[in-house]
Amino acid sequence: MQKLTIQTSPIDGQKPGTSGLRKKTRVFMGPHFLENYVQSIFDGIGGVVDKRLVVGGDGRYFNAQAIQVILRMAAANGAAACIVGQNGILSTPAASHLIRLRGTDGGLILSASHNPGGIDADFGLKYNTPNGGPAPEGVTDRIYAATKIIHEYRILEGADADLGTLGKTRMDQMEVEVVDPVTDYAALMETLFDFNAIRALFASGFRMRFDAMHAVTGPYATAILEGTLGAAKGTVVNGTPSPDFGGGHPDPNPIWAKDLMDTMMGPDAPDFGAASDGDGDRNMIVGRGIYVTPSDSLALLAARATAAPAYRGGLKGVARSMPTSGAVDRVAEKLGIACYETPTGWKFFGNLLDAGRATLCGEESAGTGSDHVREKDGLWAVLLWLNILAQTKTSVADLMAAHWAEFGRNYYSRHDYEDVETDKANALITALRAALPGLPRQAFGPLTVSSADEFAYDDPVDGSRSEGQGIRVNFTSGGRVVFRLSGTGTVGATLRVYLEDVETDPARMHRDAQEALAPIIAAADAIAGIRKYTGRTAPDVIS
Ligand code: G16
Repeated sequence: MQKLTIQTSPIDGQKPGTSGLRKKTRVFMGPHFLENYVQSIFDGIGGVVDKRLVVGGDGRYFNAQAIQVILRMAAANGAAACIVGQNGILSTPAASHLIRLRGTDGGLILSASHNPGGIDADFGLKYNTPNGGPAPEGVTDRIYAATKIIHEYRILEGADADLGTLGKTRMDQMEVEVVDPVTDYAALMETLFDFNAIRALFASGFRMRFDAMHAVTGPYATAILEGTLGAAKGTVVNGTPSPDFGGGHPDPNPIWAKDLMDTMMGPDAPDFGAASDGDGDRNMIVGRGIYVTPSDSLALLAARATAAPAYRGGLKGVARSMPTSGAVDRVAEKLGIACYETPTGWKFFGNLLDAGRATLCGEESAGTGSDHVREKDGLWAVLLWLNILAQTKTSVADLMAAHWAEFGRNYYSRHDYEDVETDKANALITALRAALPGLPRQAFGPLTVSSADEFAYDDPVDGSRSEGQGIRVNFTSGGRVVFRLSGTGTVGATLRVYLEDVETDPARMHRDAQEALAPIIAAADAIAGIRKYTGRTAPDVIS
């Protein structure tokens, strides 16, 4: 096999976002685009000579071809070995686990997560460090710097690796080990949870529906829920992964997982419903007749984590992204443990988990996880919920009602304005930033601003500082609104508006969230001029 050195030049737009580089699939398929980025990852991490990497993805369109390019480039760059999921498949949490289990020098994960797949949809690629977590900003900055000066990449000429057969082969000097994507992950889950209790729950007639959304979690959920835990056949629906996720949008929220919502809100609903996203790191939790917001789910899991053997000794601390509701803060306060507030992006939890400061982490964007891996983990969250339900022998609705009665309820909603012209979105944020000093004490309807600032994070472990992480406006009532631009979109800009209000009166804890948040929604528009800047009269997605 011949090693080729191909001349190239920098390609614009290769700056990693919230979680790696996400682009339209056709952009990734363009001349040298993937190769430039892969070489820049290798250059940005100091080369891959003699290194071992995990490689896998969510199986979306272009996954299979891109993996072959990555393997040929790893071999030509002198890597010692690549451990690859069979047929190129690994869920994001399974990849994180494999990196840690095998002690590799990190891994490359091919995914655009919850974004749709297909030749006219989205593709993505990210590098995870040896701790199994998404590369922190210091590393992605070096990768980005490499994309701007790249002038050549190295690639092997030759046949594709056989990724369908388990076992070891060679690609020139590099070993290619094909592993079953589910086995190691499933074994890890068994060490964390009380599988006997969950088995007994299912044996007692407990019914569940897990919507894998035609994405990567299907095989994992089928093996664990139906195979090991004895859930009825057919518990997992849409369980066969497809390159375009069955033409759907693999984002587990009430809009895109509408079928599941309808089932859970309908007559004869199962006891428990859940869904996961394209690459298996997000989750949605829904009980019979009740949707649980990701922020509430994090709080509930933190309050009751000791149901699971892995957390029986208690939590070291918890962490949430800044726009996530403060529901978990009050749980942490009661438990007497630390609660960290980080910028959006799972990569910011890595140091806290590595340093043993936090055990559980979560985000409003349907992500929850723990120190068992360094990614959020959809199926893990579902299993922890099942473990809690098995222990408490109560319903999701009753669990949430008891939780709110004890801790108060944070009404919460996110409004997304998608595909806004980038200039207009930037103008809105610039104007908002400029208005910040004058906001305190201003009244908006019944609300008065108590404080307003732009979030910056000082990492307590490595001392690094991340600025410009979202604009937050707090009201004297205890409510707040946060504005930020998404870092995962592939067209235009997405304005995210996070709305939250705290309710401690039990008589007012069971209202519709949009109704409860109406004054804050009105204030958000008045403060940021959303209609004025975007021309939009309503959000595209309300979750
Ligand atoms: C990624 C990140 C998350 C983040 C989410 C949304 O999730 O890992 O930490 O909360 O994007 O980010 P943004 O608001 O910038 O779009 P995923 O599931 O897409 O990998």
